[in-house]
Amino acid sequence: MRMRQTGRMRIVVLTGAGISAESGVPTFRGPDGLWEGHRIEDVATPAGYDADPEAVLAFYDARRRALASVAPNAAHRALARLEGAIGDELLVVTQNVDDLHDRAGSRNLIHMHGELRRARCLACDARPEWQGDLIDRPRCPRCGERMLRPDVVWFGEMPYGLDRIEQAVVACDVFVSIGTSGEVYPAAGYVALAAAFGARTVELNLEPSDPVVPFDDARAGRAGALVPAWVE
Ligand code: BV8
Repeated sequence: MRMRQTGRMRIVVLTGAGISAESGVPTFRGPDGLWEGHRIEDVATPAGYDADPEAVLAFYDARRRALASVAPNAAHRALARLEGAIGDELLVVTQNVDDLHDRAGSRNLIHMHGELRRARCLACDARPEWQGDLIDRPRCPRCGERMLRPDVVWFGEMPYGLDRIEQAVVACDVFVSIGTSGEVYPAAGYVALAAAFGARTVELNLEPSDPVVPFDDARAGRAGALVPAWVE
């Protein structure tokens, strides 16, 4: 494994819905992965929103409200502890739109698919933090227009932070994938990018995913047990 002269290790951790499963947040492609009989790919899209904005706003309002009844689990807390120990040598990239990494204390954190706790104004592009519902068409705090949508990246939309993520993946010594089925791109391609640039790759997942390139170290189990053990 490549180590910098300082001997310190740069780590990129990619997380998906599986890291929040033990907190009670449903995953996407498990048995609870359907939304009113629709696949997430069919409704979490601009077309889905244009076709039925009220239904999509209600879907995200319900998921935002549900955040009040869930809490970070041992996996989120272990990653926050790791950041406390190694600082900016660790970057957490999450596909999740929940706020559990944030509430556990992670700060070197990129929500590449956006956040339930943020809205986006279609009139002025502001991205205000948002706690309440959007179904009632509240006014944008910056421009006053009633054109707020969830600040969540839908299929076909550009994820956030891609340049910063790719720079970190290319430069890291260890790439760890936690709780993701590896079906959504560009996130699913990061393991191949990390491996191509010499990083050691690790998967901590309930069951092995089917990555484009095999992980150097694939451990099967619950994130709540595997992640604290790996961090220690
Ligand atoms: C883009 C927000 C470019 C919404 C989400 C290349 C090839 C093929 C397709 C594409 C490609 N490039 C782009 C695409 C299209 C598309 C895509 O990837 N489609 C897939 C379906 C094939 N990608 C995009 O559209 C992306 N945009 O690439 O833009 C571009 C370029 C130019 C101009 C414009 C655009 C945007 C994708 C983002 C979509 N938004 N989320 C919302 O959340 O409501 S994706 C959604 O899936 C969530 O973010 C979720 O996190 C993500 C991935 O799912 P997972 O997190 O992996 O969850 P899943 O349920 O699948 O798996 C859970 C895993 O956990 C399982 O493995 C399970 O075993 C494990 N597990 C369960 N319990 C536990 C556990 N593990 C440990 N412990 C446990 N207890």
